Amino acid sequence: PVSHIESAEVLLTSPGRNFVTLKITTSDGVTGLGDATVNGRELAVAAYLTDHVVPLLIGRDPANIEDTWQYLYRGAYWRRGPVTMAAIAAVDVALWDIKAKAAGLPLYQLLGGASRKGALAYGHASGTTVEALFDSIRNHLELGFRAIRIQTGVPGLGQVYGVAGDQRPGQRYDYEPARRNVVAGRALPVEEEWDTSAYLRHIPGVFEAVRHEFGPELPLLHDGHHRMRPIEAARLARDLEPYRLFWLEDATPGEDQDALRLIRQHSTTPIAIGEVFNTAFDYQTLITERLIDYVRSAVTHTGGITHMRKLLDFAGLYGIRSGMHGPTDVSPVGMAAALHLDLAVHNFGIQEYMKHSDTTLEVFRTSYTFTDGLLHPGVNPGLGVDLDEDLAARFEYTPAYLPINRTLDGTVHDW
Ligand code: GCO
Ligand code: MG
Repeated sequence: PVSHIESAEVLLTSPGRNFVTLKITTSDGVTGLGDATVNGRELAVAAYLTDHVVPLLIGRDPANIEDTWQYLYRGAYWRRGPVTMAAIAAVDVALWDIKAKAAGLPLYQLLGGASRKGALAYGHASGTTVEALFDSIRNHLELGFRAIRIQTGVPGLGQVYGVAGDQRPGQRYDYEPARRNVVAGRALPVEEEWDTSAYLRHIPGVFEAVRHEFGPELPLLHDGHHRMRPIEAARLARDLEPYRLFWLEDATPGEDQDALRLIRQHSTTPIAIGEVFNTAFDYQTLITERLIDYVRSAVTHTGGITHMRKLLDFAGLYGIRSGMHGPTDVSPVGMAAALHLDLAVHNFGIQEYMKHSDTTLEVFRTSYTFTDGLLHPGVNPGLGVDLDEDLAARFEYTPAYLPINRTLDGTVHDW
């Protein structure tokens, strides 16, 4: 008799930040893990899984991953969206974990095997001032990074998203994407102020200073966090051309695919977008019209390995490469899934790497490694991640959100 899915459990844990994990167990006693974390909306995915997905999984053959994917995607009638696609992703990744464990192979072997020695990773250097940014870049170089994203404070503005606080050499010092502003016992999002004109005046000079200090070779990236209007983004992309960016990310709001055309018409700065997308359909125009250079989706938010693989193969036909999202709100399970795919696909570009806190890594025991700037998923069977459930249970879910962004006159702005 073939094995079947015996149970599926949704586990919430907050070892420093919130994570939603799906654990599937088969009748043969094999377990698989999937990440379902949607930053700031965690409980919606947990409920979607517990109430609407887990009951459908029990008794199914864990081996039929494609069929289960289609059953959950087409069968729901209400397709797409971050909550649905993260839930499907968690099931999909857990089933791939099970299949690879049953085969006794690291997952990348089932995806075609290794296409490279490791996945080039980029880290996040930042500073409230250019001097602090330089220290942060030096620190990243010492940690072994060979590609670096740079973000800075903007003169006249307070806290700017993506910029970490004070840092000590050799320490993990990435910014935390979710925070809490406790007002009368309720956790609300933190609010930050924003001024696109001030930002646009400041950033080209930052890149000039960095290139002057660190030379022409270091791959540099920058994230616009969806905050510019198309014409502003086109101007920034053009202003940054002399500094030869690896990419300019999320220049404009993600839902407006046509905005990317305007940027393209004005600049040769490579463009990345997609961390808020959740299916290949969000990229249809961007890929077929070659309006972007890198696909930013995460396995966790884009239907899992099954759908990400199709998306990346589609992008590859147009010479577009991967640049998977890898912030700390993608759990170590989601990160491991990304690394197996990074190693296997031909059109790999780069992998974002924001190391998780020590507490997170005690709860999720990973086998991936970071050596000489390259990430490798490790060779343990499956994804190579174990969850310490007893320890996980000690860290209770605590609401936290991404900040809200307002312009100086108080208007809610794009993120
Ligand atoms: C990135 C990001 C993150 C996201 C966060 C959303 O490029 O890593 O933009 O900082 O904002 O992961 O939850
Ligand atoms: Mg980003």
